[in-house]
Amino acid sequence: MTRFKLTYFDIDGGRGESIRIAFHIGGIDFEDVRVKGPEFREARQSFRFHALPVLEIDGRQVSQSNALLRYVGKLAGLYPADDLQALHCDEVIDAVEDLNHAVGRTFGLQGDAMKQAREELVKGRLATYVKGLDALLARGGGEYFADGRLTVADLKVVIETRTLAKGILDHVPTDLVERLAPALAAHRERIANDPRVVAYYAR
Ligand SMILES: N[C@@H](CCC(=O)N[C@@H](CS)C(=O)NCC(=O)O)C(=O)O
Repeated sequence: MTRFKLTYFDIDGGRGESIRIAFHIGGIDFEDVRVKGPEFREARQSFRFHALPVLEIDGRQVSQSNALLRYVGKLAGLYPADDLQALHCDEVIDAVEDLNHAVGRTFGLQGDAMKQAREELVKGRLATYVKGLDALLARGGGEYFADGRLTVADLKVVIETRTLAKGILDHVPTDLVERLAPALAAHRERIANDPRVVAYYAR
């Protein structure tokens, strides 16, 4: 049997969480290694590109969160077999990565610089991507992003829309998604309440 070891930060979110959920939904055994900041800094050089998540497959390390999510999604039955639906799924998860990079650039800023950067983000890329994702949800039929069922695209988006609502990003209004894209906010609730996702958090 293939041995999987996923290493990511010990947080309920970020680039690793949707991969953990996909493993769980697929009933695939994996070693769930959760590191804290100091451990990461110590071991950083050992991670490909010095970043997380990384997945070891029978001891061989692979990186890049979306590539990992797609791979685990295929194993777990959460990735479309149809090429066009797979393309739709990929478009969504790559759009979320664009957003992750845009938000990531504001980390580490302080005081007024942070306030200004976040306010620009809210009016600019965040608004564009929230509305864009809303349109992609409508394209998928309104409930799911692709294949008319739960796929890794839904998991990736819900981690993002939940993070935006948590109040952990200073100067980002927690009701941003509700205001700009009510259907995307409803999607967040639907996916969070999906019994397979609920079972992951209840484990
Ligand atoms: N393109 C990479 C980006 C990985 C990345 O930047 N990961 C962040 C955490 S979500 C990280 O390890 N940051 C720590 C650092 O760069 O020091 C991916 O999608 O996996």
